[in-house]
Amino acid sequence: MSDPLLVEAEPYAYAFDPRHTALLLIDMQRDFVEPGGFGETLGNDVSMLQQVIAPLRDVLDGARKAGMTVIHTREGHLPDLSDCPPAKLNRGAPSMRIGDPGPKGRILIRGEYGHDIIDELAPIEGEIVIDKPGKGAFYATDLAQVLQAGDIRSLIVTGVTTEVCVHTTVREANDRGYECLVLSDCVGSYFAEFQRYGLQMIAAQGGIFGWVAPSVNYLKALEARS
Ligand code: C5J
Repeated sequence: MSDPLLVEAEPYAYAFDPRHTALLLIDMQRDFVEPGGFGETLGNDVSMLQQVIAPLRDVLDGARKAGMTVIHTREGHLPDLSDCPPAKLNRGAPSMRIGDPGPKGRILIRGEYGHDIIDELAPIEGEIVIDKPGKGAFYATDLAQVLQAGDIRSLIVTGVTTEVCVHTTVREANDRGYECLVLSDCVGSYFAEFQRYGLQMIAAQGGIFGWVAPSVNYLKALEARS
């Protein structure tokens, strides 16, 4: 067994073995990142999320080169909305609701153009795609079984949005015993203050939910091995 790789991180160095680590890309879907989708119907400025794409592309390339497990998630619902609780469907006053026709197809519906992952980060053969109806990637999915089957013990977490699906998934993963490193420039929020506090909340109290580091620190550790 080789020594683990060490990433300079908050609150202290994060140790991982790439053979037992998956890169998780959460909900990098057109519906969140591009105009005309779910994120915009809620009144958000989606350009806030687009700064994540370039650093995340480098991290994805690094994971592919290192032969790591790569898992993409997509939030969305069945066309008949049978997996969308009324409490989610009717929440708030969006300009369009989940399932309504929008410029990228029906909002947040599986199989629609807007529901799919942006071209820059599109999954390639061999990568896992998890469709999830909720905010957390473990809820009502087979992610737990996928991780167990792959002998995955650590997660490098990226994607959108920081305080919603990223946070929910990190909390779920942490409770299941996974060590999560959240890459600060590869997660994004529509709200600058939620981004800042969301990241602080993960690493606070000695790493109550996990670790946080910029992607450059993580890539440095990964490259040092090769
Ligand atoms: C939201 C997500 N924000 N992927 N979903 O509704 O964070």
